[in-house]
Amino acid sequence: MSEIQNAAAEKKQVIFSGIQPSGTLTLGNYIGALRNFVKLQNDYDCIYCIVDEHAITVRQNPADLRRRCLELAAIYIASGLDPKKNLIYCQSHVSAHAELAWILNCFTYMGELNRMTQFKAKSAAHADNINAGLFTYPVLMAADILLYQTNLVPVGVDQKQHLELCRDIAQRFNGIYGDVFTIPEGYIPKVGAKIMSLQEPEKKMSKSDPEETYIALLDDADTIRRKIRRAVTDSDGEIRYDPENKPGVSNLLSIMSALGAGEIDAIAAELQGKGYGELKNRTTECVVEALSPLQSEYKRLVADKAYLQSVIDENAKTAAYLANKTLRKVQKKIGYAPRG
Ligand code: ATP
Ligand code: LTN
Repeated sequence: MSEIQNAAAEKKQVIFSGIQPSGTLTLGNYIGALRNFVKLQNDYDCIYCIVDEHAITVRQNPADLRRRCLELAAIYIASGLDPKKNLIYCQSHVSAHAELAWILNCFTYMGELNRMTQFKAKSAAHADNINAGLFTYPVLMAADILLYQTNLVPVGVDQKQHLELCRDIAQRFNGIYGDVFTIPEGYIPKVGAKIMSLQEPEKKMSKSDPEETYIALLDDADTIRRKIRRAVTDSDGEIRYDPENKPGVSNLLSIMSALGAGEIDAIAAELQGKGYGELKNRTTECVVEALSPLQSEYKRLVADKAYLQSVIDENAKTAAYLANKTLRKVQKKIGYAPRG
């Protein structure tokens, strides 16, 4: 094989995902997304973005947003992502994201965006600020993904609808202009794709909800114990996986299983007859054990702002190079005047 054929044979598939620096990361973000980023990093070329442009669809305090971007870089690295192997950078530092989003806005129908359940939920939660960015949020997400010719997108199940829209936009564009974009697939975990609120286990655990409803990745052991002890369960006392009728108990079983305690049914069988107190103790142990290495590494990293800044600066340059290749191709296809 020639060198070029060799390089092509070795070329890995591309992964892209993003997390918003919009609050304290939760156990839901960890189990649904971050943990899988780490698992996939050796087998793919991975791009993990800090999506600050998505975060401003909800009003943010500038000082908090600025701080949270570097903190999220520290979380990415502390959870095990190697910044030399994975591109970790801020979305706003690569202008191609916003530029492609504009173009894709012109290939997306109002009717499609009107169907997005996250838009409906967020506009209900922020009735005083239903802005156009919130409405076109999925188009920016499509631009993020399509810029890098992404094959696989690891996300929680709440992002499935956005991902399907991304595929529809890409197919529509390719149908008109030829094969410009790779059509991405979702990577949604079998267990833990939707971790539920501790207080209202019928609802997704979300970093924008009140403190006691979620476990933050940086909560200490006592806080985790207290929050899990107060988690809503039910009154029949039986430990069984049944999300429909026993959402609270099922959520704790899912958390344990996702964190490596075994198959859900095996955990439930082992805890049979032991009561919710024991279920909660065991869940606490699993969560504390999973998060403590991340927490100590985070503390070390977050103190070194210069290092974090250098990571996002360097990686943004590489990301911009890759993103601009796709952007230039798109601009040419749609007929923008050539650059001199
Ligand atoms: P918000 O609740 O403020 O909208 P969010 O946590 O849902 O924020 P992101 O920070 O952008 O939104 O989510 C990052 C990733 O975490 C996404 O892939 C999302 O699907 C996943 N995720 C978020 N919440 C959960 C959850 N409760 N269970 C599993 N995955 C989740
Ligand atoms: N919309 C996602 C965050 C996000 C994303 C992306 C995820 C923005 N761009 C690209 C995967 C790929 C969310 O709200 N969780």
